[in-house]
Amino acid sequence: MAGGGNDLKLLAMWASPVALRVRLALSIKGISYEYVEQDLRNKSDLLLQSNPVHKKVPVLIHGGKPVCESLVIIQYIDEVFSGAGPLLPVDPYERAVARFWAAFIDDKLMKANYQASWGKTEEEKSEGMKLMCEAVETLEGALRDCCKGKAFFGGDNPGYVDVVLGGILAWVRAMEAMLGIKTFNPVTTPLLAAWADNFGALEAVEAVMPDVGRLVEFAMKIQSAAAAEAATAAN
Ligand SMILES: N[C@@H](CCC(=O)N[C@@H](CS)C(=O)NCC(=O)O)C(=O)O
Repeated sequence: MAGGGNDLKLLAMWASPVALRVRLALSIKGISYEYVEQDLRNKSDLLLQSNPVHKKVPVLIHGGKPVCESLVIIQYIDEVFSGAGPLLPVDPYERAVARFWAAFIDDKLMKANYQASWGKTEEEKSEGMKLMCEAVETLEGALRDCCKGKAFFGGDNPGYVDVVLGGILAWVRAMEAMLGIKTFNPVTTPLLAAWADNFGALEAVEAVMPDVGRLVEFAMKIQSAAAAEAATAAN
C-alpha cells in the first residue's frame, strides 16, 4: 500500500461522516495509516492537544504534526501522496469547481441533513428535509455537469467531491432504514441514485463504510437520550 511506514495516524470516530470522508480518501488512494478511535464524550489528551481550537475529529497526525478539518486533511493527503491516484483535478479551474461543490456539500447538504435528523421540533425537522431536497436537486445538476456521462464527480474514478459526499452515504442509508426516506431518489435524482450505488460498491469504499444497522442503533440511542432530556426539562 502506498504511504506504508509514513507515520500517519487518524484520530476519528466510527459514526462521524466527516471522519469517514478522510477514511474514504485514504482508502481510495491506498494509503495505510493507524486508525485511533476517539470517545467524543471523554476526549483524549492526544485529541485536545492535536486540535486545541475545535477539539473535534477528524485529525490526521503526519510525522507528529496534526492537520485538522476534514476538507483540509483530504487536500493535504492528495498533495503529499500525489502519485497515488489524485483526487483533485489537475486543471486549476476544475480544482476550483471541485472545491466549490465540496463547500456546498458542507454548507448546504450536511447542515440540512443534520437539521432533518436532529431538529428539536417536527417543524425544524421538516424544514431541514425541505432544504435537503433542494440541496440534493442542485447537486444532481452539478453531477450532470461534472461527470459528463461518467460514473463519478471525478469522471471514471472517484475524486475529491465523491469522497466529500461519500462521507454522508452511510447516514443517508441509515435515514432510509429509519424513516423510509430516499435522499438520493432514483425518480427525482437518478444520477445521484446511480452514483450512490456505484460509489458504495467500490471495494475501497466498502472497506471503510460503517455498518448501517449499527448507525441506526446509535441514532436511536441519541434520539431517546434527547427525548429523555427534553422530558426532564419540561417537568
Ligand atoms: N468542519 C469539521 C467538523 C468536525 C466535526 O464536527 N466533528 C464532530 C464529529 S462528526 C466532532 O468531533 N464532534 C465533537 C464535539 O463537537 O465536541 C470537519 O469537517 O472536520
